[in-house]
Amino acid sequence: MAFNRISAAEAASLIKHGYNIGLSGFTPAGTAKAVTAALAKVAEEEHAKGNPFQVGIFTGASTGESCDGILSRAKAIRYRAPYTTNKDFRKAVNNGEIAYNDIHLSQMAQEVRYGFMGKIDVAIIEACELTPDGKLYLTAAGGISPTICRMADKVIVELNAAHSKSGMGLHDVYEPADPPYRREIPIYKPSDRIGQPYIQVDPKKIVGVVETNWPDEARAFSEADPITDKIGQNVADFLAADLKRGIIPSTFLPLQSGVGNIANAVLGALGRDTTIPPFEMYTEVLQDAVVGLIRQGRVKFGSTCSLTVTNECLDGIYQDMDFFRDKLVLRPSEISNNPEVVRRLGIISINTAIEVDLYGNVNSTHIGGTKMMNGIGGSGDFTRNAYISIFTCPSEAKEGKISAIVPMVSHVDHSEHSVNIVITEQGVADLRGKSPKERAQAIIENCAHPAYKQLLWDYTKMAGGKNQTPHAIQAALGMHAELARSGDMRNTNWAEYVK
Ligand code: 0RQ
Repeated sequence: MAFNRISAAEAASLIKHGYNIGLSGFTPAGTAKAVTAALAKVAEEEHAKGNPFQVGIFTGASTGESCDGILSRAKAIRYRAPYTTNKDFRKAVNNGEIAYNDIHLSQMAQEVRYGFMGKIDVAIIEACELTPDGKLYLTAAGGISPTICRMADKVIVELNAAHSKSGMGLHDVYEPADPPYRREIPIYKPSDRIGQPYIQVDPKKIVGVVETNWPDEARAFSEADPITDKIGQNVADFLAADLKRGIIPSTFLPLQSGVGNIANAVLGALGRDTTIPPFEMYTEVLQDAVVGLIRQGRVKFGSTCSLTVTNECLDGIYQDMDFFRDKLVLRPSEISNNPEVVRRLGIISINTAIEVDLYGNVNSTHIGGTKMMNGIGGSGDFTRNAYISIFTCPSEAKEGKISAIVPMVSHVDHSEHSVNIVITEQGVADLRGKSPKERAQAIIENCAHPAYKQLLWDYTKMAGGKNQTPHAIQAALGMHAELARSGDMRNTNWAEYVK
């Protein structure tokens, strides 16, 4: 079948106010870009005429400037799920302009299938190749593309020449059946392939193909700094010690690691530590550091949902596909983050916290308990099911005005029941096998910044020692209240609470 070649503007004109659009991609990698950028113009024109124009966005994880950025500024987003990292989107969410549903990434595709989120009108999918019979070869991410291609009424394909066709074959497309017919997902090691290298789309649903040449919009990393380097080293030292004492099998276990500068530094440190044998990744995002480690033979295999790498790094992979073909697989987020597989493989998960409380509850999403930062991403999928779950963060933020260790987190994403290890640049708190009171000792002693230790010890004194999980409930958010009042948690005065 010959598909209609159309412009991005023509494709955008097929999208109406009130539509739900499904997008390929996961993190900016592999996200459709040209049609959403053109859609912002449609929205602006309609708004100028006094007409409403807003859509719902369903995707794998964060997108880039040409989607979340441009559409937020055009006030064209009514609803969105899941994870996002865009500053303009964040501003709009925290101004109450967008309904944002922050769900675990593994659940996104199935919640669409189960009908929890309404119908998808149009799927916009970035591909490097489309065959006449509707075989669609994705680019740098799996995301929720298989599900939205099947569920959407119409499919628009962005055929993006910026992604080399040498990447064909990287993907392993597999969609589980829904209950009560679901069977086990037959992945027994990170390199297992269980599906097809393409998505089979019903050709009749493909309403247009937009040809583009638009590189991915991945964020560049900041230069490594002494704090992230120290956190990375602490993670590597901790894992090396657990390996030495036989807690981690001598063959090591597959790793998951989140996005950002800390994650990149952690992987760098693990790669350098040769007491850790070459290892595998079963993860959702693979960043530049890991690609380097694959080249060096330190990482043997990478199973991921996306190549969240710089464009230079991505081009390097495409050019060296003969080398990478048997060392990488890209999966839909439903599979890369699947709790069943995570638990079976014994993943060691490493994710980032905004704040951690004395008992090991973790806030990864909200600043001050109310303002959305990015979202939970896949951190919950992995943490809850990991062999060892690790959270990392700097011990303080904003030039020391904020402590990452607080008496009670202002929002809970990961509970004390799921969090095993907390690591800051100060050290490592091993919470495994400990009661809440023992956890509090380990966290203050090993992870809190020296500027906050006494304040936190004083809190524990005020909370007393008898209860299972001691709190001075009237003061539990006192450090947050002080931040809101004076802009500096160091000014917290517990005496005000015991009057
Ligand atoms: O502020 O941007 O103004 O400088 O938060 O913090 O230290 O640069 O670290 O970029 O890794 O982001 C948790 C948000 C950390 C991220 C979070 C401020 C800090 C800075 C960013 P500025 P850093 P990162 C992967 C799996 C979700 C959970 C996860 C994230 C900014 O890693 O979104 O890992 N994680 N998911 O100053 C006020 C605090 C703060 C604070 C930090 N306590 N109070 N501000 N900041 N702590 C994602 C996927 O699944 C795809």
